[in-house]
Amino acid sequence: MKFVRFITKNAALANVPKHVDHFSKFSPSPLSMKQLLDFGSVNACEKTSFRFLRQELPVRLANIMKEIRLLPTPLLSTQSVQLVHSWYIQSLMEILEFYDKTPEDHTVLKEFVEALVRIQKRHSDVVPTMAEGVMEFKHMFGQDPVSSQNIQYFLDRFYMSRISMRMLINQHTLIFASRHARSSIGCISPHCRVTDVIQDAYECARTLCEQFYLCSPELEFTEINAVNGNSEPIHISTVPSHLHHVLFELFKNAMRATIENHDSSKTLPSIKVTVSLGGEDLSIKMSDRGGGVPVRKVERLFSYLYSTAPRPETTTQRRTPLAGFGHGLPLSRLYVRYFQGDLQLYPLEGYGTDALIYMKALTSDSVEKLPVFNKTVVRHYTSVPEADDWCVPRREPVDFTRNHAAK
Ligand code: P4A
Repeated sequence: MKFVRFITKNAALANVPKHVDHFSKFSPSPLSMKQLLDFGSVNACEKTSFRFLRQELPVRLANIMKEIRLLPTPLLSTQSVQLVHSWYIQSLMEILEFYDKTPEDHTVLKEFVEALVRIQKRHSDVVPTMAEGVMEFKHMFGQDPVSSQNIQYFLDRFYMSRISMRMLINQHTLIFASRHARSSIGCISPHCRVTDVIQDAYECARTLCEQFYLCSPELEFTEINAVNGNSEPIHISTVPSHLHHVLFELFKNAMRATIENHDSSKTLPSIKVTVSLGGEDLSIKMSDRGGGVPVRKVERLFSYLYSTAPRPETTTQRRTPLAGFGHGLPLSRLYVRYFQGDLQLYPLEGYGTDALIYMKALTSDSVEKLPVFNKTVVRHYTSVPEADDWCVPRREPVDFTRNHAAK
Protein backbone atom coordinates (compact mmCIF):
# COMPACT_ATOMS: atom_id res chain seq x y z
CA MET A 1 0.00 0.00 0.00
CA LYS A 2 2.76 2.37 0.94
CA PHE A 3 4.57 1.47 -2.27
CA VAL A 4 1.54 2.26 -4.41
CA ARG A 5 1.10 5.61 -2.68
CA PHE A 6 4.73 6.40 -3.30
CA ILE A 7 4.31 5.80 -7.04
CA THR A 8 1.14 7.88 -7.32
CA LYS A 9 2.75 10.72 -5.44
CA ASN A 10 5.74 10.79 -7.75
CA ALA A 11 3.53 10.52 -10.80
CA ALA A 12 1.52 13.48 -9.52
CA LEU A 13 4.72 15.43 -8.88
CA ALA A 14 5.93 14.73 -12.41
CA ASN A 15 2.74 16.30 -13.74
CA VAL A 16 3.11 19.53 -11.78
CA PRO A 17 4.90 21.49 -14.56
CA LYS A 18 2.08 20.53 -16.96
CA HIS A 19 -0.58 21.75 -14.53
CA VAL A 20 1.36 24.95 -13.89
CA ASP A 21 1.65 25.59 -17.63
CA HIS A 22 -2.05 24.89 -18.13
CA PHE A 23 -3.40 27.05 -15.31
CA SER A 24 -0.97 29.91 -15.87
CA LYS A 25 -2.55 30.39 -19.33
CA PHE A 26 -5.64 31.76 -17.54
CA SER A 27 -5.66 35.27 -16.09
CA PRO A 28 -6.71 35.54 -12.47
CA SER A 29 -10.23 36.99 -12.06
CA PRO A 30 -10.22 39.95 -9.67
CA LEU A 31 -13.27 40.26 -7.44
CA SER A 32 -14.65 43.52 -6.10
CA MET A 33 -15.46 44.09 -2.45
CA LYS A 34 -19.08 44.28 -3.61
CA GLN A 35 -18.89 40.84 -5.22
CA LEU A 36 -17.21 39.39 -2.13
CA LEU A 37 -19.93 40.85 0.09
CA ASP A 38 -22.83 39.73 -2.15
CA PHE A 39 -21.27 36.32 -2.48
CA GLY A 40 -21.09 35.90 1.27
CA SER A 41 -24.56 37.18 2.17
CA VAL A 42 -27.65 37.02 -0.03
CA ASN A 43 -26.89 33.94 -2.02
CA ALA A 44 -24.06 32.34 -0.08
CA CYS A 45 -23.74 29.08 -1.96
CA GLU A 46 -21.03 26.72 -0.90
CA LYS A 47 -21.17 24.74 -4.16
CA THR A 48 -20.65 27.87 -6.27
CA SER A 49 -17.79 28.94 -4.05
CA PHE A 50 -16.29 25.44 -4.34
CA ARG A 51 -16.48 25.53 -8.16
CA PHE A 52 -15.00 29.02 -8.30
CA LEU A 53 -12.12 28.29 -5.91
CA ARG A 54 -11.05 24.97 -7.41
CA GLN A 55 -10.50 26.84 -10.69
CA GLU A 56 -9.34 30.24 -9.40
CA LEU A 57 -6.86 29.06 -6.75
CA PRO A 58 -4.88 26.89 -9.22
CA VAL A 59 -4.89 29.86 -11.65
CA ARG A 60 -3.51 32.25 -9.03
CA LEU A 61 -1.04 29.64 -7.77
CA ALA A 62 0.20 28.78 -11.27
CA ASN A 63 0.57 32.42 -12.32
CA ILE A 64 2.91 33.16 -9.44
CA MET A 65 4.71 29.80 -9.61
CA LYS A 66 5.77 30.75 -13.14
CA GLU A 67 7.46 33.79 -11.64
CA ILE A 68 9.16 31.88 -8.83
CA ARG A 69 10.85 29.77 -11.50
CA LEU A 70 12.19 32.89 -13.22
CA LEU A 71 13.96 34.17 -10.12
CA PRO A 72 17.73 34.61 -10.42
CA THR A 73 19.40 31.27 -9.61
CA PRO A 74 21.21 32.52 -6.48
CA LEU A 75 17.87 33.39 -4.91
CA LEU A 76 15.86 30.49 -6.38
CA SER A 77 18.40 27.96 -5.11
CA THR A 78 18.32 29.11 -1.49
CA GLN A 79 16.81 26.58 0.90
CA SER A 80 14.15 29.04 1.97
CA VAL A 81 12.84 29.73 -1.54
CA GLN A 82 12.96 26.00 -2.37
CA LEU A 83 10.92 25.27 0.74
CA VAL A 84 8.31 27.88 -0.13
CA HIS A 85 8.18 26.55 -3.70
CA SER A 86 7.56 23.02 -2.39
CA TRP A 87 4.63 24.32 -0.32
CA TYR A 88 3.13 25.85 -3.47
CA ILE A 89 3.52 22.56 -5.36
CA GLN A 90 1.95 20.59 -2.51
CA SER A 91 -0.99 22.97 -2.21
CA LEU A 92 -1.61 23.03 -5.96
CA MET A 93 -1.76 19.21 -5.97
CA GLU A 94 -4.12 19.15 -3.02
CA ILE A 95 -6.61 21.49 -4.71
CA LEU A 96 -6.39 19.60 -8.00
CA GLU A 97 -7.51 16.46 -6.13
CA PHE A 98 -10.96 18.06 -6.12
CA TYR A 99 -11.07 18.49 -9.86
CA ASP A 100 -13.04 15.33 -10.56
CA LYS A 101 -15.19 15.50 -7.42
CA THR A 102 -18.74 16.76 -7.24
CA PRO A 103 -19.89 19.49 -4.84
CA GLU A 104 -23.26 17.67 -4.60
CA ASP A 105 -21.55 15.32 -2.15
CA HIS A 106 -21.49 16.79 1.39
CA THR A 107 -18.28 14.99 2.35
CA VAL A 108 -16.52 16.54 -0.66
CA LEU A 109 -17.46 20.04 0.53
CA LYS A 110 -16.31 19.17 4.05
CA GLU A 111 -13.01 17.75 2.79
CA PHE A 112 -12.51 20.86 0.66
CA VAL A 113 -12.80 23.16 3.68
CA GLU A 114 -10.37 20.90 5.58
CA ALA A 115 -7.92 21.04 2.69
CA LEU A 116 -8.15 24.85 2.59
CA VAL A 117 -7.51 25.11 6.33
CA ARG A 118 -4.51 22.77 5.95
CA ILE A 119 -3.15 24.87 3.06
CA GLN A 120 -3.65 28.09 5.01
CA LYS A 121 -1.61 26.60 7.87
CA ARG A 122 1.12 25.26 5.60
CA HIS A 123 1.71 28.74 4.20
CA SER A 124 1.56 30.67 7.46
CA ASP A 125 5.34 31.10 7.68
CA VAL A 126 5.93 32.22 4.09
CA VAL A 127 6.89 35.80 4.97
CA PRO A 128 9.68 35.03 7.52
CA THR A 129 10.90 32.18 5.30
CA MET A 130 11.17 34.43 2.25
CA ALA A 131 12.83 37.07 4.44
CA GLU A 132 15.43 34.46 5.36
CA GLY A 133 16.04 33.72 1.67
CA VAL A 134 16.51 37.43 1.01
CA MET A 135 18.99 37.62 3.92
CA GLU A 136 20.94 34.66 2.58
CA PHE A 137 21.07 36.39 -0.79
CA LYS A 138 22.18 39.66 0.82
CA HIS A 139 25.03 37.95 2.67
CA MET A 140 26.33 36.35 -0.53
CA PHE A 141 25.77 39.10 -3.06
CA GLY A 142 25.42 42.34 -1.12
CA GLN A 143 22.75 44.89 -2.02
CA ASP A 144 23.14 46.45 -5.43
CA PRO A 145 20.34 48.55 -6.96
CA VAL A 146 19.59 45.96 -9.69
CA SER A 147 19.07 43.05 -7.26
CA SER A 148 17.10 45.32 -5.01
CA GLN A 149 14.81 46.28 -7.90
CA ASN A 150 14.31 42.66 -8.98
CA ILE A 151 13.55 41.44 -5.48
CA GLN A 152 11.20 44.37 -4.97
CA TYR A 153 9.37 43.56 -8.21
CA PHE A 154 9.04 39.87 -7.36
CA LEU A 155 8.11 40.15 -3.69
CA ASP A 156 5.50 42.86 -4.31
CA ARG A 157 3.80 40.54 -6.80
CA PHE A 158 4.38 37.37 -4.79
CA TYR A 159 3.01 38.80 -1.54
CA MET A 160 0.08 40.44 -3.34
CA SER A 161 -0.80 37.07 -4.86
CA ARG A 162 -0.51 35.51 -1.39
CA ILE A 163 -2.75 38.14 0.21
CA SER A 164 -5.36 37.50 -2.48
CA MET A 165 -5.35 33.71 -2.07
CA ARG A 166 -5.53 33.95 1.71
CA MET A 167 -8.44 36.33 1.28
CA LEU A 168 -10.39 33.89 -0.92
CA ILE A 169 -9.59 30.89 1.29
CA ASN A 170 -10.52 32.83 4.42
CA GLN A 171 -13.85 33.90 2.94
CA HIS A 172 -14.74 30.32 2.05
CA THR A 173 -13.72 28.77 5.37
CA LEU A 174 -15.22 31.53 7.51
CA ILE A 175 -18.50 31.73 5.64
CA PHE A 176 -19.12 28.01 5.18
CA ALA A 177 -17.46 26.48 8.22
CA SER A 178 -18.84 28.88 10.84
CA ARG A 179 -22.04 30.51 9.70
CA HIS A 180 -22.81 32.26 13.00
CA ALA A 181 -20.89 35.57 13.29
CA ARG A 182 -23.25 37.56 11.06
CA SER A 183 -21.98 41.09 11.71
CA SER A 184 -19.07 40.39 9.37
CA ILE A 185 -19.01 38.56 6.06
CA GLY A 186 -15.99 36.32 6.18
CA CYS A 187 -13.19 38.66 7.16
CA ILE A 188 -14.88 41.69 5.61
CA SER A 189 -16.76 44.07 7.81
CA PRO A 190 -19.50 45.75 5.73
CA HIS A 191 -19.84 48.68 8.15
CA CYS A 192 -16.42 48.95 9.73
CA ARG A 193 -16.01 51.89 12.11
CA VAL A 194 -12.63 53.16 10.99
CA THR A 195 -12.20 55.11 14.25
CA ASP A 196 -12.41 51.91 16.30
CA VAL A 197 -9.67 50.24 14.25
CA ILE A 198 -7.46 53.32 14.60
CA GLN A 199 -8.03 53.44 18.38
CA ASP A 200 -7.29 49.75 18.77
CA ALA A 201 -4.14 49.84 16.64
CA TYR A 202 -2.95 52.85 18.64
CA GLU A 203 -3.53 51.05 21.97
CA CYS A 204 -1.66 47.95 20.73
CA ALA A 205 1.33 49.99 19.58
CA ARG A 206 1.23 52.03 22.79
CA THR A 207 1.40 48.90 24.97
CA LEU A 208 4.53 47.75 23.13
CA CYS A 209 5.99 51.23 23.27
CA GLU A 210 5.41 51.59 27.04
CA GLN A 211 7.06 48.24 27.71
CA PHE A 212 10.23 49.32 26.01
CA TYR A 213 10.46 53.10 26.42
CA LEU A 214 8.30 53.56 29.57
CA CYS A 215 6.45 56.37 27.81
CA SER A 216 4.38 56.97 24.69
CA PRO A 217 3.04 59.89 22.66
CA GLU A 218 -0.66 60.76 22.93
CA LEU A 219 -3.10 60.43 20.06
CA GLU A 220 -4.98 63.44 18.67
CA PHE A 221 -7.80 62.42 16.46
CA THR A 222 -9.93 64.34 13.91
CA GLU A 223 -12.71 62.89 11.80
CA ILE A 224 -14.36 64.55 8.82
CA ASN A 225 -17.32 62.81 7.27
CA ALA A 226 -17.95 64.93 4.19
CA VAL A 227 -20.50 62.44 2.88
CA ASN A 228 -23.07 62.45 5.67
CA GLY A 229 -22.78 66.09 6.69
CA ASN A 230 -20.37 65.18 9.47
CA SER A 231 -23.21 63.79 11.58
CA GLU A 232 -22.29 60.12 11.52
CA PRO A 233 -19.08 58.34 12.47
CA ILE A 234 -17.23 57.15 9.38
CA HIS A 235 -17.78 53.57 8.35
CA ILE A 236 -16.79 51.69 5.20
CA SER A 237 -16.65 48.12 3.92
CA THR A 238 -13.16 46.86 4.56
CA VAL A 239 -11.03 44.07 5.98
CA PRO A 240 -10.45 45.32 9.56
CA SER A 241 -7.50 42.96 10.15
CA HIS A 242 -5.66 44.39 7.11
CA LEU A 243 -6.34 47.98 8.17
CA HIS A 244 -5.30 47.18 11.72
CA HIS A 245 -2.03 45.64 10.51
CA VAL A 246 -1.22 48.77 8.50
CA LEU A 247 -2.13 51.26 11.24
CA PHE A 248 -0.26 49.26 13.89
CA GLU A 249 2.85 49.37 11.70
CA LEU A 250 2.54 53.12 11.13
CA PHE A 251 1.88 53.84 14.83
CA LYS A 252 4.99 51.82 15.82
CA ASN A 253 7.13 53.82 13.39
CA ALA A 254 5.66 57.14 14.48
CA MET A 255 6.13 56.31 18.19
CA ARG A 256 9.68 55.10 17.73
CA ALA A 257 10.67 58.18 15.72
CA THR A 258 8.93 60.53 18.18
CA ILE A 259 10.64 59.07 21.24
CA GLU A 260 14.06 58.70 19.68
CA ASN A 261 13.84 62.31 18.51
CA HIS A 262 12.78 63.65 21.93
CA ASP A 263 14.64 61.47 24.44
CA SER A 264 15.85 64.37 26.59
CA SER A 265 12.65 66.37 26.94
CA LYS A 266 9.73 65.22 29.10
CA THR A 267 6.80 66.20 26.91
CA LEU A 268 6.35 64.17 23.78
CA PRO A 269 4.54 65.76 20.84
CA SER A 270 1.38 63.76 20.14
CA ILE A 271 0.63 61.80 17.01
CA LYS A 272 -2.12 63.45 14.99
CA VAL A 273 -4.48 61.32 12.94
CA THR A 274 -7.00 62.81 10.52
CA VAL A 275 -9.60 60.66 8.80
CA SER A 276 -11.75 62.03 6.06
CA LEU A 277 -14.44 60.43 3.96
CA GLY A 278 -15.31 61.84 0.55
CA GLY A 279 -17.40 60.52 -2.30
CA GLU A 280 -14.59 58.38 -3.67
CA ASP A 281 -11.76 58.17 -1.12
CA LEU A 282 -11.35 57.42 2.51
CA SER A 283 -8.08 59.09 3.52
CA ILE A 284 -6.16 58.69 6.75
CA LYS A 285 -3.24 60.95 7.59
CA MET A 286 -0.92 60.18 10.48
CA SER A 287 1.46 63.00 11.38
CA ASP A 288 4.30 62.66 13.86
CA ARG A 289 7.08 65.00 14.96
CA GLY A 290 9.77 62.34 15.02
CA GLY A 291 12.28 64.33 12.98
CA GLY A 292 11.54 62.59 9.70
CA VAL A 293 14.14 61.13 7.35
CA PRO A 294 15.77 62.52 4.20
CA VAL A 295 13.37 62.00 1.29
CA ARG A 296 16.11 59.99 -0.46
CA LYS A 297 15.69 57.28 2.18
CA VAL A 298 11.95 56.80 1.80
CA GLU A 299 12.45 54.22 -0.96
CA ARG A 300 14.61 52.18 1.42
CA LEU A 301 11.91 52.10 4.05
CA PHE A 302 9.79 50.23 1.49
CA SER A 303 12.63 47.99 0.26
CA TYR A 304 12.57 44.27 1.05
CA LEU A 305 16.29 43.96 0.42
CA TYR A 306 17.52 47.05 2.28
CA SER A 307 15.21 46.65 5.24
CA THR A 308 15.53 42.89 5.75
CA ALA A 309 16.95 42.33 9.21
CA PRO A 310 17.61 39.03 11.02
CA ARG A 311 14.64 37.40 12.73
CA PRO A 312 14.14 39.15 16.08
CA GLU A 313 14.76 35.97 18.16
CA THR A 314 17.99 34.99 16.39
CA THR A 315 19.80 38.24 16.98
CA THR A 316 22.01 39.14 19.91
CA GLN A 317 21.80 42.84 19.25
CA ARG A 318 19.42 44.87 21.39
CA ARG A 319 16.48 45.58 19.17
CA THR A 320 13.39 47.60 19.85
CA PRO A 321 10.20 45.54 19.92
CA LEU A 322 8.89 48.28 17.68
CA ALA A 323 10.93 46.89 14.80
CA GLY A 324 10.02 43.58 13.16
CA PHE A 325 12.25 41.86 10.67
CA GLY A 326 11.82 44.54 8.11
CA HIS A 327 8.90 43.73 5.84
CA GLY A 328 6.45 45.89 7.80
CA LEU A 329 6.11 48.88 5.49
CA PRO A 330 6.24 47.15 2.09
CA LEU A 331 3.66 44.59 3.27
CA SER A 332 1.44 47.30 4.71
CA ARG A 333 1.51 49.11 1.39
CA LEU A 334 0.43 45.87 -0.33
CA TYR A 335 -2.49 45.43 2.07
CA VAL A 336 -3.89 48.83 1.08
CA ARG A 337 -3.04 48.45 -2.60
CA TYR A 338 -4.81 45.07 -2.67
CA PHE A 339 -8.20 46.84 -2.89
CA GLN A 340 -6.87 49.73 -5.05
CA GLY A 341 -5.74 51.96 -2.20
CA ASP A 342 -2.25 53.31 -1.52
CA LEU A 343 0.19 54.16 1.25
CA GLN A 344 2.63 57.05 0.97
CA LEU A 345 5.23 58.53 3.30
CA TYR A 346 6.07 62.23 3.25
CA PRO A 347 8.92 63.10 5.58
CA LEU A 348 9.85 66.67 6.46
CA GLU A 349 13.44 66.10 7.44
CA GLY A 350 14.18 67.77 10.76
CA TYR A 351 10.52 67.92 11.75
CA GLY A 352 8.46 64.75 11.30
CA THR A 353 6.67 62.41 8.94
CA ASP A 354 3.21 62.34 7.38
CA ALA A 355 1.95 58.88 6.48
CA LEU A 356 -1.05 58.79 4.16
CA ILE A 357 -3.40 55.89 3.62
CA TYR A 358 -5.86 56.09 0.75
CA MET A 359 -8.68 53.61 0.46
CA LYS A 360 -11.62 53.33 -1.94
CA ALA A 361 -14.82 54.34 -0.17
CA LEU A 362 -17.08 52.46 -2.60
CA THR A 363 -17.35 48.68 -2.66
CA SER A 364 -17.61 48.76 -6.45
CA ASP A 365 -14.25 50.56 -6.69
CA SER A 366 -12.51 48.23 -4.23
CA VAL A 367 -11.41 45.58 -6.72
CA GLU A 368 -8.62 43.09 -6.06
CA LYS A 369 -5.30 44.12 -7.60
CA LEU A 370 -3.72 40.91 -8.88
CA PRO A 371 -0.45 40.07 -10.60
CA VAL A 372 -0.75 38.21 -13.93
CA PHE A 373 1.96 36.21 -15.64
CA ASN A 374 2.68 37.26 -19.22
CA LYS A 375 5.47 38.28 -21.64
CA THR A 376 6.02 41.62 -19.92
CA VAL A 377 6.80 39.74 -16.72
CA VAL A 378 9.25 37.40 -18.46
CA ARG A 379 11.03 40.39 -19.96
CA HIS A 380 11.29 41.88 -16.49
CA TYR A 381 13.15 38.84 -15.16
CA THR A 382 15.28 38.00 -18.19
CA SER A 383 16.40 41.31 -19.72
CA VAL A 384 19.63 42.95 -18.69
CA PRO A 385 19.23 46.43 -17.19
CA GLU A 386 19.72 49.16 -19.77
CA ALA A 387 21.92 52.20 -19.35
CA ASP A 388 20.36 54.91 -17.24
CA ASP A 389 18.88 57.73 -19.34
CA TRP A 390 19.65 60.29 -16.62
CA CYS A 391 23.14 61.42 -15.69
CA VAL A 392 24.49 60.01 -12.47
CA PRO A 393 25.67 62.77 -10.15
CA ARG A 394 29.36 62.48 -9.31
CA ARG A 395 30.67 62.45 -5.80
CA GLU A 396 34.18 63.55 -6.78
CA PRO A 397 34.76 67.05 -8.15
CA VAL A 398 35.21 66.92 -11.92
CA ASP A 399 38.66 67.74 -13.22
CA PHE A 400 37.84 70.21 -16.05
CA THR A 401 41.46 70.30 -17.25
CA ARG A 402 41.02 66.74 -18.57
CA ASN A 403 39.11 65.77 -21.72
CA HIS A 404 35.43 64.89 -21.40
CA ALA A 405 34.88 61.31 -20.26
CA ALA A 406 34.00 58.86 -23.02
CA LYS A 407 30.76 56.90 -22.56
N1 P4A B 1 12.05 59.33 11.35
N2 P4A B 1 10.81 59.22 10.88
C1 P4A B 1 10.48 57.90 10.76
C2 P4A B 1 11.60 57.14 11.18
C3 P4A B 1 12.55 58.10 11.55
C4 P4A B 1 9.22 57.37 10.32
C5 P4A B 1 11.70 55.71 11.23
C6 P4A B 1 13.92 57.84 12.07
C7 P4A B 1 12.62 55.01 10.46
C8 P4A B 1 12.65 53.62 10.48
C9 P4A B 1 11.75 52.93 11.29
C10 P4A B 1 10.84 53.60 12.08
C11 P4A B 1 10.81 54.99 12.05
C12 P4A B 1 8.03 57.89 10.82
C13 P4A B 1 6.81 57.36 10.42
C14 P4A B 1 6.77 56.33 9.49
C15 P4A B 1 7.94 55.83 8.96
C16 P4A B 1 9.16 56.34 9.37
O1 P4A B 1 5.60 55.79 9.11
O2 P4A B 1 8.07 58.88 11.73
O3 P4A B 1 11.76 51.55 11.36
C17 P4A B 1 11.75 50.84 10.19
